[in-house]
Formats: sequence, structure tokens, C-alpha cells
Amino acid sequence: MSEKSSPRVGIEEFLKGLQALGDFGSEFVFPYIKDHPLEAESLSPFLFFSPTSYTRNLVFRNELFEVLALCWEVGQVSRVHNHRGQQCWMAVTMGRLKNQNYRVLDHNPEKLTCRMEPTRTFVITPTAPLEVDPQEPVHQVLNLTEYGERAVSLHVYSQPIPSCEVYLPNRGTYSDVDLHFTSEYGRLCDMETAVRP
Ligand code: 2CO
Ligand code: FE2
Repeated sequence: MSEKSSPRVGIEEFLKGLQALGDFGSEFVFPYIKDHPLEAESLSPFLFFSPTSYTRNLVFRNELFEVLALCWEVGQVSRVHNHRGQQCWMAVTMGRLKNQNYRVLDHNPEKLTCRMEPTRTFVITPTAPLEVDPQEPVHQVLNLTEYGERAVSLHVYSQPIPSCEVYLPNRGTYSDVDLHFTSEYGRLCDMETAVRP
């Protein structure tokens, strides 16, 4: 369905429809996300920004999937990481983000070493969501300084990912990293100092 014929929906309606899918196969989730662009304003209760790093804000979670709103100041980037074999879809509601994929050439879990090379890039915008390629699931997301504005992105992970591998491509090493939330269901987590827009 074209973006013109898809009215924007609030986050509550978006989540209801996502839960109703039942099957989280990629052939259902990505078309759903493309056909239900989000009203940016409806995410406001979940948004916190931080000057130190992009923030991870939990919007919804059940056994099958979790939905996060990520807030990116100008110039903030994720590390190069994987999603532990889980599927990931991303939609931008404000600004834009660059997605840089990596191909893993070598990965040694005993030595925690890796070799990888950058491959394809995509720009994610409010009219162009992205499905992380299960064949090439290592990526980095960047709100490039040249974009010149904050960005907000909605991420759907199935199943939820409490940790991931983080890679340092230039050093050829990687490590396991626990993932933390900045806020959960609109409430700032303990010790967090991020602020509302
Ligand atoms: N996976 C990263 C995270 O959850 C964000 S990059 O987009 O998937 O922090
Ligand atoms: Fe990611």
C-alpha cells in the first residue's frame, strides 16, 4: 500500500494491530509497519533525550516482541552490534537515520575476535522503514551530524533482546553487552538523567 493511502496511526492503535498479527513472520510484520506509519506526537510520553548517548525507551513488551522508542541527538550513533538472531524492524517518526550493514567474515567465540567489512547502507525516514536483513544482521545506526536534527525511531524486536554482541571492527574484537532501558512505559529508570524533549 502506498504511503499516501495510509493515514498515520497513534501508538495505541499501532500496538493493538501488532498484537493482533499473532504470527511474527517477517512477511506479516514489515507490511504492517509500512502500512501503519505512526503519528509522531503519540510517542511523546515515551521520549527522553540524553546528551551522552542515544536513549532506549520501552513502549511495550510481551513474550513475543518488544517495542522501543529510541531518541537520537544530532551526531549520536549506536555501536556496531547484532540482535542475537532476533528479527528487527525500524521506523523513523522524526528526522532520519543512516543504517550501515556489516558482513561478518570471521567470528571466534573463544578468542572474542572478529573480522568484518561494511556493506550496504540505507537511510531510514518517516516514509521509509527498514527491516534488518536476517542474512546480514550486524549493523550500526547513525544520526549523522550532517542531518542536523534530532531523530526518533521505533524498533520492534521479536523476540525481545536483553543483550547483544558489540563489535569493534577496527580492533577486530567483540564482547557481550547487556542492554538497558532509559525509561520503561514513560517512566525514567533509576539513575537515568535523560530529559524530555
Ligand atoms: N539495536 C539497537 C538497540 O536496541 C539499536 S539499532 O537498531 O536496531 O539499542
Ligand atoms: Fe540494532
